[in-house]
Amino acid sequence: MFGQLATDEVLLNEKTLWTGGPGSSGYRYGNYPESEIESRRANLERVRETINQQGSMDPGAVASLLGQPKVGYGSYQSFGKLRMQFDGVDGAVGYERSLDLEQALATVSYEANGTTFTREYLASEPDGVIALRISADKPGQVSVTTTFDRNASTSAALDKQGLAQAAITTSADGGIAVDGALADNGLRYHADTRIDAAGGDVTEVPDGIRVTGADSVTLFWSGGTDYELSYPDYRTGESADALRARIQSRVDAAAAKGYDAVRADHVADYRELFDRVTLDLDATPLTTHTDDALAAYRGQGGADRALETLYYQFGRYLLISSSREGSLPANLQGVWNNRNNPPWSADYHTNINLQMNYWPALSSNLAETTKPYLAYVADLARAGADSARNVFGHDGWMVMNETTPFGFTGLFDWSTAFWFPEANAWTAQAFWWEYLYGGDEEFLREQAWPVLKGAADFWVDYLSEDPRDGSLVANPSYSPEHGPFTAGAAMSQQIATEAFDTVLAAASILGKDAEVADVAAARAQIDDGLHIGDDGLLREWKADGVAGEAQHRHSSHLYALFPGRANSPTATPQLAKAAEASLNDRGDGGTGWSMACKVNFWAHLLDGDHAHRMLRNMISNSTYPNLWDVHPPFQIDGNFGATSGVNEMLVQNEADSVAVLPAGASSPGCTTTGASSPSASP
Ligand code: FUC
Repeated sequence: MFGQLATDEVLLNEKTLWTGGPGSSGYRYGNYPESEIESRRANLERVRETINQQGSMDPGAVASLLGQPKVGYGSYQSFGKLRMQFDGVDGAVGYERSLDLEQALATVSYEANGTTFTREYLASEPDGVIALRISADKPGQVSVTTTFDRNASTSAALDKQGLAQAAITTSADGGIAVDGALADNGLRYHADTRIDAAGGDVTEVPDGIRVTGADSVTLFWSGGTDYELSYPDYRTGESADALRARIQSRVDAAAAKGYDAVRADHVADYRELFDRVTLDLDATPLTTHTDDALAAYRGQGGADRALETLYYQFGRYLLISSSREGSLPANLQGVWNNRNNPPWSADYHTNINLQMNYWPALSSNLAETTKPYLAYVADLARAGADSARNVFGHDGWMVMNETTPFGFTGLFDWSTAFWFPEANAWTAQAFWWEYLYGGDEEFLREQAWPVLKGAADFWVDYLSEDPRDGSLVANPSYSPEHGPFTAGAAMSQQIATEAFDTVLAAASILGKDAEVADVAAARAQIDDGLHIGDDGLLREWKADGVAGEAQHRHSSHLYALFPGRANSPTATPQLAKAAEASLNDRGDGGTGWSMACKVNFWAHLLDGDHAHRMLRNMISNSTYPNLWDVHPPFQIDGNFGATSGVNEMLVQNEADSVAVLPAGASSPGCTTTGASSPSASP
């Protein structure tokens, strides 16, 4: 919500509203056409041999042999917006707009013509509605015209996107219904708005409802699609009528329940999650607005614990508000997209971004928020099993650099960002963490095992013997968006090693050792991707001398430091020193998520000062006035990564132990000094 005085807008987001996928022209989940499989396999062998002989290959050359046009990938779409035109705002004074993080309530208030007006906005998980209450402290003062705006692009080329062709119908009792199907893939959508006025008059206007002279106005909105997270069709199969009835019943139920009860249930539901973590850095709470607080923070060189606390809790608010069971995981913009052609399609990038969204989930005691992520990865594993057979003839499952809600687990051809088979094991790792935190063996057996085992199986097949030393390496291997294709880049090896270790640990808990003999054999032969170069830095590529880009935003070779645990100052001090040198070499800059990543790295190097310096850097240089992270433009991963970084400064888990205040600090305002070992007791 924008909270504008005369014309306010509420942007509507529903994460399943995507173009592309089944129903769109030529969609094949990114798989090769059957007729090409043989020649593509030959191309893969050519790439492998070239890399073995020459040491590396240019990404463009690999993409031309293995890539293909991105067909039917699609993009996240805007669900339109509600526009509200308010009467009687002339001469308004005392305007305030706020977001209460403790209750997840947004408010606008002002005084005009001797009347105080208040608008309150919420998005309720229990009732599945957005609700809004517009009230005044004197009777008969609220007059507002609410219309549904398709938020269609003004460009003729894009006029078939989003809800551009939606049918909008109004009803005399205050309803606005929106119906249609996306032009691209036939995905059905429906939205309902119900406007209840206390007193006053209600009339229909084009695409909306006008209320005049009411004591208060309550609005409920809900929207949905016939999308279902289930490979291969991704549809509920319901009729347009059934979809309409499903959405209408939510809005009717909320309206019958009434705003006060919807609000009470929303606040209780939210607080049950949010209240689990209190961060008290002994700071006086902020009394200024966020833009002023940011300006002051920059001016003081970042010494405001209150703003840092707020920023931390804002990340938890964003996660609770964009990732609840029964829907898709938070995409690149969470649920705050405003376009039909958002940056990177507001998709699921799996070379760090999607994973980073969930870094703070368990460590912030928000296990409920991981449910959409786990469900999503489980579905990727189903789609990706067909892709692994198609693309490689491998067992297990695959997904590459980026994907969609429609199981796009194959290939496209953006040379510097198309190849990342490690995404399977990295996303699967979320299942292991879930088990480590929850300790639920049935979950491990029934849900985690197939996904973890499938990822490990893929890597058993994908690795091949390195002629340089006889170890098992990934070939081709690509360090995300950086350098050439080589064999055995650090990130590939670290992730594959972790995938093996995880599945072996899970097998031993579940009594399935016999099923993982091949994994154990591969683990014994794998190159673990942890090598120190002649320059004292951790190697990003196996061979010394590969030319990288100074200060590249991805620091992929540090995976084992975080989110992995194989490289740590206590267990592997030399490697940790090399990681530290590498990090210093990369510098303290980067895009938002890149800096957020470094907060976590420094925390895991047990250097609280440097972790805090990175956080300061982010808040000072990569934060919009509303505290969203700047990529640019807005990308939510940085917010989540920074919240995770604060958690990691305060509490870390490693192997079987938990360290409290592990990241020693001597900066003003902190009272701890020195690094405690991860096994130290609290
Ligand atoms: C990765 C990053 C980019 C961007 C994109 C969405 O590919 O390298 O910086 O964040 O994801």
